[in-house]
Amino acid sequence: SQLHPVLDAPTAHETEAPDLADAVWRGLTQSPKQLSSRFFYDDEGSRLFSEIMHLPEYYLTRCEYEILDTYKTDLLTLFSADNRPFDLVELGAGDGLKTKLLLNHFWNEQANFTYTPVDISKAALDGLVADITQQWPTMAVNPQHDDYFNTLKRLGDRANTDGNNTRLVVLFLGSNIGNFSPTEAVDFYRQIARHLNPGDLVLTGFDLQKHPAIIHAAYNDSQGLTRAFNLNLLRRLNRELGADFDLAAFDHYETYNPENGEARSYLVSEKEQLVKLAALNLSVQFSPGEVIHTEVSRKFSRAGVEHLAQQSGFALTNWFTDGKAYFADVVYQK
Ligand code: AVJ
Repeated sequence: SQLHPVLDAPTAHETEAPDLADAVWRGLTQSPKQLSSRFFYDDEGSRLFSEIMHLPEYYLTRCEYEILDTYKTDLLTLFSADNRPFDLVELGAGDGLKTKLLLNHFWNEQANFTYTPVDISKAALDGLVADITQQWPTMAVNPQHDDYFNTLKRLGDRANTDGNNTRLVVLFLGSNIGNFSPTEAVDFYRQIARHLNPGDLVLTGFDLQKHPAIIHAAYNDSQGLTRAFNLNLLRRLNRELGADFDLAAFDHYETYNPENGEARSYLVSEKEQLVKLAALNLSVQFSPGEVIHTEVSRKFSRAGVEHLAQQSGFALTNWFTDGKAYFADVVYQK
C-alpha cells in the first residue's frame, strides 16, 4: 500500500530510545508522575511476567494459545504462500511459549523458514534459544538482543539488500500493542510498513474489549503477581539508579475504563515520603495517595483494529479469535 510522503521523514521512535536515567528523571519530576512500562522487563520483570501468563485471571495467554493452535494450518498457508521461504521476526519474544506451538507445526510440516526472536531481556532470549536448539537442533534461529526500534532499522536494511525471495512475517503477539497510545501504535505500524515489501505480513495479537470485571481481574490477581511485577520497577530503580524506594510504602492499583478500553496500572505512595535517586542527584517528594502511572494495557474494538491497519498502510486480511472472542490474532498485509 502507498504511504503519504511525509511519513518518510524520521520519527521520534527512530532516534535512540531515551535511557533509563533520562526517562526516570522526566517521569518523576512531572505531574502526574509516570514511568514507562518498557522498564518493567529487567530479568526479574521478565521472569515475573512469565508467571503472570500462567495466572487463572490472565486469560490473554490461554486465549492466544487457543487461536494459534486452532489456526496454525491456516497461518502456515498464509506465511508460505506462493512457496516462498519466510522469516518469522518476533518482536518481544519473551519466553516464546505461544511461538513454540507455531514453530513445532511449521517444523513438522517441513516449512522453509527461519526464526528471528527479538527481546530486550538477555536472560529471556537465552532461555528461549536454549529451548529451541534443544528441541530442534537444526532449526535456523537468529536471536536479536535489542529493542524493537533498532530491530526495525535492521529489517529495513535487510529489505533493501535482500536479493532473495524471503517473505518477512513480523509477529507482535500477546497484546504488546496495548502498551502503545493510539498515536504511538499508528507510528509503530507505519515504521514497520515502510520497511516491508508487498506481500510481507504482520501477525498481531490484540486483547479485545469485554466485560470490564474480567479485564480488571487480569491486572489485579489474587496471588499478587501483578503487584510484584509493578513494584519490581522500583526495585530496578533502587539497583540501577541508586534509589531508596521503600517497596513496603508503595501499593499496586489498577483501573479499567470501559469507555476507552484503557487498563491503567499505578504505584501508590502509602504516606508522605521523600525518595532519593543518587545516580540522578534527585530527591522526589510523594504525598499520601500520590500515584506513579506505570502502564496502559489498551483493549481493542474490531473497528479500532481496522482503523490501525488503514492508518498505517496495511490491508487487514485475516481475523482469528478464540471461542469466547476475548482475543484476536490479526493478519495485516503490506
Ligand atoms: C506484556 C504488555 C501484554 O499489558 O497485559 C501483564 C503486561 N502488565 N500484567 C499486558 C502486563 C501487567 C502485558 N503485556
